[in-house]
Amino acid sequence: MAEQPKTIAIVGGGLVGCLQACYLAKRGYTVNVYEKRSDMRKIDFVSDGISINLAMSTRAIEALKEVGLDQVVLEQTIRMKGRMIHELDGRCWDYPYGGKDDFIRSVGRQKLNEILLTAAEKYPKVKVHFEMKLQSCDLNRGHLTFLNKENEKVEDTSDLILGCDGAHSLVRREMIKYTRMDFSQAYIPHGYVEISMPARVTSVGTEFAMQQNYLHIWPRNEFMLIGLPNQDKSFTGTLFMSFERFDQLNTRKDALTFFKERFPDSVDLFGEEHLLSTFEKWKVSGLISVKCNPFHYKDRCALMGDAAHAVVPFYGQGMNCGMEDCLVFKDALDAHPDDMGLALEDFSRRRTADAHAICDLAMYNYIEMRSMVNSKLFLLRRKIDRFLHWLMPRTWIPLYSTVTFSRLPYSQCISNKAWQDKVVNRTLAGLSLAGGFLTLLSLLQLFRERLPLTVTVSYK
Ligand code: FAD
Ligand code: EGO
Repeated sequence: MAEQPKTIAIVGGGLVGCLQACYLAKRGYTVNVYEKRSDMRKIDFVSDGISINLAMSTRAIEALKEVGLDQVVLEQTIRMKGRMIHELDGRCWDYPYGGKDDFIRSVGRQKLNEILLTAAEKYPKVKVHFEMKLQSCDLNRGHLTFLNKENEKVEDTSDLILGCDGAHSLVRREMIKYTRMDFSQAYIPHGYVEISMPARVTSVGTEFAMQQNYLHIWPRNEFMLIGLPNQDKSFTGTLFMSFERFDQLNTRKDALTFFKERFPDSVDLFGEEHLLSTFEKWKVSGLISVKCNPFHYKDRCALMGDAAHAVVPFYGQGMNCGMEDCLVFKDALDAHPDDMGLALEDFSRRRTADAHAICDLAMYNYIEMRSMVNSKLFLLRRKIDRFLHWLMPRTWIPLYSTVTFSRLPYSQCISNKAWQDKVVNRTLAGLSLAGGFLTLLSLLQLFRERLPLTVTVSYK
């Protein structure tokens, strides 16, 4: 029997690293979390004041529940009961998510990370080390080298290293050298900027500038704007657009014309001056998709969260998937309580297919949203799906619902959708066959009526 690790080093004190620290401390491990940034709870204000938010759904909430953090986090969220589609002419269509209890929740990234850091530090066995930037690691020896804020080298040794260091993971880069790991990454042509939409000030106080309990979407094919509500009654807008197109916006005039043409109703909501001052300082960020397999190296190292599977944000599942990793790793540890090597292998085996599945689903949504001819078609498809769900509530669950409101493994969400497509296609084929048959019959009928009138022609 392999010797059990006593100390675990988690690289990255982000959403997944902190949650994983709670899980492992609960199991009795001594955990050191190393985070390159400084302690965000000690800084009074964020640089530009934009509160970045995320859509949280069932998978993340279930993962938080395991360590008793669901309630504290849920108190900090705003429920979104559906999407609000903004047409070019300013008309809006609200469209609820499935059942009455189906909500996604908007949560501030900073607030969430603070809650998780504080929760992790409550375990006596967890220590979070800030301003420790990983430089390199020797996975066989469990040796880690960091730079602290004085740029001094700091070293540490651990029985197990978990790379929770995000999409550009350094642990992953090291791991590739040690094991036969398949790895691929792709940048998509689109980038994004965030634009805050301030609360509206009225004589009685402040209020949300748009209906608060929705995920607002302005689908414009190659441009996409979304808005998620914050607790301070502002919204955070995210504009997705190709870098090429971003490069064409050079002056304030370009920017204003662009918004007035493509998102006319948003200009007053953002406030013209506020929008333009955001434009003057915005820096476009890229979007990367990462796949790898396996997620572990012997009994020494594993990747989790974005480090293992960065996805494009068009399904709102990156954090949800990363937090669900904690639940899956827990199952693997439960199945192999005495052998970390087997537990890590089991984790890889359980998780890679599902991580690749959500990667593909998110990429598919990116492509689908861009090629959307108009939002009416989108609404029609959702309506048909909802109708079928109403007919067969247990059998027919739309893809967005299985992904967002259930813990059905992502790969099974895809096979469920493939089955639904088969049913639809066969129905359509059947209808067109039957339709074809009916057309033929009615044509025959027409010809029979016509026959008595036909004059006889004789060829000579
Ligand atoms: P991160 O949150 O990236 O944390 C990694 C941590 O590691 C960071 O704190 C970093 O400072 C630290 N680190 C990195 N390198 C080192 C090093 N060398 N040494 C020490 N520390 C290091 N997901 C959703 O579920 N819903 C959404 O609505 C959603 N919207 C998104 C919108 C956008 C525009 C983007 C880009 C992503 C979105 N996501 C969303 C995805 C989500 O942000 C990520 O999946 C999630 O943050 C992953 O958590 P993580 O802990 O794995 O990585
Ligand atoms: C038009 C609009 C065509 C993230 C929507 C197709 C994703 C896809 C980025 C939404 C919701 C959480 C999101 C729906 C579709 C977050 C999400 C969806 C975006 C963009 C997002 C939905 C942050 C496909 N969930 N979603 O059905 O409401 O459907 F629009 Cl750009």
